[in-house]
Amino acid sequence: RSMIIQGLESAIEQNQLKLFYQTLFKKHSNKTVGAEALLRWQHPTLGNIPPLDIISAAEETGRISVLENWIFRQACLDLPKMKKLFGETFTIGINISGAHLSQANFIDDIKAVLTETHCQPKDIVIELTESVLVSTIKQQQDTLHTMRDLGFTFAIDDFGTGYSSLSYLQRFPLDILKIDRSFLKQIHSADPQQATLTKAIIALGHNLDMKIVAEGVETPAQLDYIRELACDYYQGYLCSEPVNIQNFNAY
Ligand code: G
Ligand code: MN
Repeated sequence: RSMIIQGLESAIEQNQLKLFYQTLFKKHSNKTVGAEALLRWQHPTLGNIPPLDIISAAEETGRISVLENWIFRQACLDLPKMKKLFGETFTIGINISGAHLSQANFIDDIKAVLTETHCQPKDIVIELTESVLVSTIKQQQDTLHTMRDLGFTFAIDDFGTGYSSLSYLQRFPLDILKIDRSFLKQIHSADPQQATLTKAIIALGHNLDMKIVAEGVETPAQLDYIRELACDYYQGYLCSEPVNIQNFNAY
């Protein structure tokens, strides 16, 4: 952990961090509609560091805005290439942490990147976890509403994992609900309760005018299963693993 913390500063400076992209498909057409940007760090001695460890190290050392601004900028720089391959309406999902959202210069930093890279807010889906949405303070809420006014789209990430409070669904204008992959894990057990819950989440999201993404589609059986469900998009290792931007050409 201390090696991660120590190495992060130079990893950012020396360009050791990479963004991988995992594509998202529209269910009814199987068309690629966007991708989620995922952080990767091949550490010289520790090997591949899980993104959550990188993020928590950055939060601990006060480097979260540097790290996430790097991610945001890199994703915006990569976007034109993806649009060329998949069309003008292609969007890119960027995960934002609560700690970064609270920083006073968050909006200004993002605006500066948009100006530099000529990306537009409508190109970008901001992914926030339930834990961030549940615990927002006034300042973070104001920031989210400002971003909304700028034209960003919002997704709830990993929905359904451990937070019983749903009141944030009323507080924020959210566009997309991503059902956590744990809901697809158990389909083999043919647990009827699990299926009921999944369907209820989809209905909840649709009633709140959100689009639904099924996360973590890993097997053909899971893909068959979600085809029966009313979800709108899907994402997962079966159809696309996260890949380096160079490998996008292979599609
Ligand atoms: O929390 P979030 O959904 O943003 O996390 C994305 C993470 O999930 C990434 O690290 C990505 O590699 C991983 N992931 C993406 N698709 C799958 C999948 O189909 N199965 C599993 N187990 N992990 C996945
Ligand atoms: Mn995500």
